[in-house]
Amino acid sequence: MNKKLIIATALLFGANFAAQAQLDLVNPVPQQVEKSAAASIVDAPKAWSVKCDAGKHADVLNVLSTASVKQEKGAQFTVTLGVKGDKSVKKFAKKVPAKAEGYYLQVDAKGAVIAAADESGLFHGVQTLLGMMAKGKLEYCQVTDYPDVPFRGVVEGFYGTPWSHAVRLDQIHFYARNKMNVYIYGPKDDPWHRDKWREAYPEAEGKKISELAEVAKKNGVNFYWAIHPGVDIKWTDEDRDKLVAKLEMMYQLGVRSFAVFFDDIWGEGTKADKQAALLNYVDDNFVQKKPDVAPLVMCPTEYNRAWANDQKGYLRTLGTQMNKGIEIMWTGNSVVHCIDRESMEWINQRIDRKAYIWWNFPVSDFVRDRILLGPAYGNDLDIAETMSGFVSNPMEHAEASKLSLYGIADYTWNMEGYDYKRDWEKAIVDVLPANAEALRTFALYSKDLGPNGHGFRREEGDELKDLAQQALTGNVPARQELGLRCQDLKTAADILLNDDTNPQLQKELRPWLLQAKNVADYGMTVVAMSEALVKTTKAEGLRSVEHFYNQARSLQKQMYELENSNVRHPLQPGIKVATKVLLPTLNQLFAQTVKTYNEKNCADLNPVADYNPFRLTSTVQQLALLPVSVNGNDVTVAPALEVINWQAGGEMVIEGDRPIKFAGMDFNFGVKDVAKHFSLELFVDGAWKQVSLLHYSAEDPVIHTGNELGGMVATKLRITNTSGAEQKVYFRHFKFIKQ
Ligand code: 14T
Repeated sequence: MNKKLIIATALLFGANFAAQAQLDLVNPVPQQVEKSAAASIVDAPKAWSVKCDAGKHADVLNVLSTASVKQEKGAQFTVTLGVKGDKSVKKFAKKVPAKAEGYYLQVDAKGAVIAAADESGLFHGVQTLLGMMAKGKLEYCQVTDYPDVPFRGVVEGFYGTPWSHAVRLDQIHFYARNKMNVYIYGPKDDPWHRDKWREAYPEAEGKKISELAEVAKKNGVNFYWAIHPGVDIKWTDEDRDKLVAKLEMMYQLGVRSFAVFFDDIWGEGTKADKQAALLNYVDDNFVQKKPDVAPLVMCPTEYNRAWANDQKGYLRTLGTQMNKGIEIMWTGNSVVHCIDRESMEWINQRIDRKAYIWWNFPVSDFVRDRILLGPAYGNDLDIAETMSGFVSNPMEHAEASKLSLYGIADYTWNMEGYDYKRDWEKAIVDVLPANAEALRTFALYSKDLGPNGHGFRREEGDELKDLAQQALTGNVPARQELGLRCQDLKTAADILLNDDTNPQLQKELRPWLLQAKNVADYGMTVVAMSEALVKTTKAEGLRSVEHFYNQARSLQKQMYELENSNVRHPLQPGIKVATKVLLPTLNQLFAQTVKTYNEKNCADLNPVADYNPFRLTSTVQQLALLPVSVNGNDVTVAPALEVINWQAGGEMVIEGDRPIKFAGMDFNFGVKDVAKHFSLELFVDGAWKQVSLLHYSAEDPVIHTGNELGGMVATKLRITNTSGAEQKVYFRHFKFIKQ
């Protein structure tokens, strides 16, 4: 690849941006573009004739036929396509890049030629042609293009509600348009992927898998079906045969690409030598025996550096014992982490092959109170040759995930030319052309993840920081501008709540749009309050500081109530927006204004902005950040996704802002007979008082409290692991009822 040429091309692009060159609509950005100097943007033809070797490339032709151009024999404008070796494109053989999935595309007044290295390249060439025509124009040009990373795409690998069938079909088309070639199907909560991995899909479910595989194939995307047997696999011939039998069933349904995941398990299933032997067996006796099955992909148990143990040598065992053709997935230095050169070298040395990156972004299953609409950034731009693949684990909100997937498609195709800011802007227009400005404004406040167990944060609100600073030092125009930004946010949210051009997106965003409106109202109120305070003539009636204070209080409470309503999920509280810069700034301005008011007027208004009657703290790391919600008299802690490693002596405390009169309580740690390992205490009159815990039956994991709880009054409760050993439990459900 000629780096200088690419840079020159990029500059040319930048210069042409104002003219909205048609090629700028194309994602990913092609490797090499030459444009004719003369005016080269013209109206797309009304009709064209398509030429290729007879009987070939049916699927590609089918994709081409989705263009808004009529296909007409004898039309002047011709589209000629073929792969190396085809007669149709013989003349262009020298122009075709000698790279897998590469293609050469030439557009001039007479027509377009797409000459590709292989069938995938032909799909991509067609996508470039269709992409540049998205606004009914054509641009005369010569494009030489190929991907940097061999496997690029998405792994549906999150916990939570799996994507719907319709959404998956739509995603596959999106991947195809953006030249991603992989969709790995591995939703944690599909029973036939994980818990019931040995069993066949029911007929209706199987049919959907067939359709996904078929549609993917027709669009040049590899549909990988992943199995997750590690939860309860025994290293017996019987289980080995059951696994191959399941893969065979999936093959019969039309699947031609397979993955085996061993993440998030413990015990027997984690043994490296056994995993390697199983994978080799599958490779030798299944994958290699079929003429049309793609290389196996596996996700190891130690899938990130923080969990890797060189002494035990898990990764080395996989690296040396597992067939070299099997891909090994890797999330980086920790579960959720950006990828750099040093960490690629670290892993590649151990696994004796190029790692296949599983990037845990924009997945939000560990911060479900967030919607992540920011750009995809932070991965090194010079590491394409160090990896075999790069797939993103997205949010359960499929449509919203496109904002980052768009960039990831570009990053993995043309890494050095990747510009995440440019791509983010393009993605917004691509996802919601009718209301791009509104989506952009809303997305500005929906980027960061907030504090989380993985310590992964994103930029949010950098563009606001100066303004916030000035507003807080009493600069009046800055404060007014802050109010206007809030107004913009409200305008954006209202527009998006009424957008009917992308119903799926609207459905996904709705809880956060409603919360954005609360934040915006709160912001406008706080700004009005701070203005009322400095007015020379005392503001009267509803425009007084006191009234704005009451309104701000009301809005703080409304935000809290929305978070604890069933607008997002009845059992999982939390709907957060604008938490990185905007909301903290507003809270500071609120506190500042209230304090000044109190001083001036000898008043005693409460300057603390945070409205939350219950607080959870825990020495168990995975519990420490779980949100607590209140619904009527029910107080619930949000469930956790994963296995909780509850250390000996580890405790979880819930404290109320006033005494709580208990009416009942139960919780579910997902394991039978564990009540005996934990103690429950209530803090009554300055001392901890023990409350008994029991299961109603040996089969039922739910833990109930003894009758003595009813009517007790305490300010806080504490649950401790008193067993003297680590307990591995789930945190499925936790509730107490107050009177
Ligand atoms: F397979 C892995 F590469 C992986 O990332 N596995 C899961 C994934 O399904 C999930 O979506 C992602 C983000 O939450 O992280 C992994 O899940 C975890 C990670 C943890 F640190 C589950 C429990 C954990 F403690």
